[in-house]
Amino acid sequence: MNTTLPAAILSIEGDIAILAINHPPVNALSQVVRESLVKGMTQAQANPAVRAIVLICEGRTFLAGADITEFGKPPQSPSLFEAQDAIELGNKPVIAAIHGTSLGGGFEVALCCHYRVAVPSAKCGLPEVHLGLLPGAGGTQRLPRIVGAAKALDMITGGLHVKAAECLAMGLLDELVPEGQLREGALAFARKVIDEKRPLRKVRDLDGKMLGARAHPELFVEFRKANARKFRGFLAPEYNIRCIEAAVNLPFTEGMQTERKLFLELVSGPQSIAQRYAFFAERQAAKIPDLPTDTPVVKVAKVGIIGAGTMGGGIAMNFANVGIPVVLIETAQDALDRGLAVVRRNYENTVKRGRLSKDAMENRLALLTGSLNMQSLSDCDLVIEAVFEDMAVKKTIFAQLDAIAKPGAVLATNTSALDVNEIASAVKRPEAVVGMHFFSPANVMKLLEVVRGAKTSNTALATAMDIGKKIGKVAVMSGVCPGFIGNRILRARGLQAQAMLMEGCMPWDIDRVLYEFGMPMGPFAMSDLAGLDLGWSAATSQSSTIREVLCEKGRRGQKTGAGYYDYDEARNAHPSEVTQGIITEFMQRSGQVRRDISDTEILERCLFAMVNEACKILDEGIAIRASDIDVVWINGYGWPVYRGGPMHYADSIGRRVIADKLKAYGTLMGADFHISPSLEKS
Ligand code: 3H9
Repeated sequence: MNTTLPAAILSIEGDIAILAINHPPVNALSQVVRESLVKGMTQAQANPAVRAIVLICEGRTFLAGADITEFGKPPQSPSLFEAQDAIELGNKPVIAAIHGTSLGGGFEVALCCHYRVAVPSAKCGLPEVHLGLLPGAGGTQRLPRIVGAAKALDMITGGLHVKAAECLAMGLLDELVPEGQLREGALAFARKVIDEKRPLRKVRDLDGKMLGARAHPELFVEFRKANARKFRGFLAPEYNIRCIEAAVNLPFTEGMQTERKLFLELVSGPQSIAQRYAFFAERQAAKIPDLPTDTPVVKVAKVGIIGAGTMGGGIAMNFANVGIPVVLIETAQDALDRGLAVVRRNYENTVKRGRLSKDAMENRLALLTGSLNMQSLSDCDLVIEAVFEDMAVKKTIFAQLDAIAKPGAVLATNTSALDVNEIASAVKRPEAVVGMHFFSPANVMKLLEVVRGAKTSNTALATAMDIGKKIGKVAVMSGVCPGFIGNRILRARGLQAQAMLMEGCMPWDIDRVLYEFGMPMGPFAMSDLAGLDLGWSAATSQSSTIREVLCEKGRRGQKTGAGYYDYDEARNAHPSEVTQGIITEFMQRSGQVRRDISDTEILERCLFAMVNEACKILDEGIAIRASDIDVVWINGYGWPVYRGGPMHYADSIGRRVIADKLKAYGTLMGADFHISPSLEKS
């Protein structure tokens, strides 16, 4: 007989009870699921006919974690701990049957089961660190008891999703069952547990794996040191480490108290609030309100890329990585050879780091072909133009492409700033044209700005968003304006940074403040990395800006060993007397008097100018929601996710406060600076 519970069905097969949770979309541990766990386990244990219990989930995944939307709200009974106790402290063996992803609280529930089986495609992990949290339902205490402290540190601070085979090898799983036969496999395993009278194994009681780390506490010191750069600015990794230290050094119940205390601190702190916001913002970005969800998308079976430079090659890798063949077009054989060689080198580096097998590399490379003939694009479903930023060149290419591309193909431009509508005007099918702005290095950076032109069809837009997700990007829609969302805001910051150079700041002062805020680097270090001569030409240079003078002196950035900074052989940046001299000369020439500029002013003028531009972008409908802007800056420009993006940051300070500050800076902000109408009104 089946018993229906709020989010589960309890059924009995012979002497085995099966508790099947069903709480779409991802079986998060909401109140109804916790209630179902408690009731289901209690009933199964009270039933004298039952000798073992299988915990399984319907739908696409096992329990994917605590319900993140419940954090910050009053707790609802029963707690996750009560649900876990109902499993672990019961009098019958419970077997977790895992498919999809068993994550966070979901995996912590599995760790309370006495045994765990999974299908080979399943993954397990404790990814709370990505939400600025730590596994707060015993994960930091139980996981190390199975895998040891060293592996637990990697898994928990990295928030890794670990494949089933690896979990089996580490002892996190007891058995893999054939794909598609989880229920049968779990029942067969339960039968074995009953027949062999296996004990009620509780992870909390294990201690053997703790001995190594107990004898070598330096493990933690070394781990912190080795990861200092990666963890910079984040609170959660350190808290996770402290919990694992507690698991090693304290009895289970005391370790649990440490975990609880630190979890509560994190969950109510600004970093986790920002990171949880970013989690939902990313998922929200995929939804475009006026794009019907049933919009047909083009099935992308082959991709063409025009331009095999750094960008084109990087873009191509994304498609090859997911098994989609790509043809790369160049105008000269040597450029094509160079482009393909760079792609090969990139893959070889990944192989060297152990993150890709040689076979997989060869398979991916086999999907990439080169051609000097645009005609090779005739059977592509999606063509991405990735040549240099010159409108005339792009329009010529699109006109050629129009004559070659098959009907229905999506024609994308990777422009980072140019007018997509003007590019579309070069073809007879402007509805097929869309912007797909990748970020460099295109095979690594997560962001994809999808630019919707005035005539872009729903299908072209939906295809670009859809294929973006398939290649593992976070796709965000932008309207057409110079620089779109990301680069337009970057420019607003750059203008302030440049202005402050003329008031007495040095590039390294500004870069330091932004780095300390949490950005990976400041605007001047970034310019040096990109190359100061991007868009600069010796023929037209007139020594009219600091950048022009630097380029004229051969200081074109990292690649020439000097730019705003001097670089040593290891490419470490050092403040430069030459740059300082150039800036001082500029100031003298324009009669500017040096003044002391505080770190606060540097930060506020840079960041508040960004917020102001972001508000204009919203006012103009270029971005459809504030959180999309945050997703762009987190994934494309390294805005520290623990600060939630420029708009989340603005709200944490107060938009009114920012508007008032910007007014107070007055003319310093520049003659062309205007406060956004919506910021003004806030
Ligand atoms: C935790 O467990 C804390 C505990 O240690 C301690 C507690 C005391 N809650 O990503 P998708 C929604 S912290 C609420 O597009 P996919 C998501 O917003 C948690 N909602 O699917 C989306 O909604 P919508 C630790 C959630 O197939 C929909 O489900 N766990 C949750 O690409 C589909 O999501 C994690 O960090 C949630 N936990 O990927 C895992 N998860 O349709 C977080 C998802 O309205 N989740 N939603 O936009 C994931 O990583 C992915 O969702 C997953 C599926 C891999 C599961």
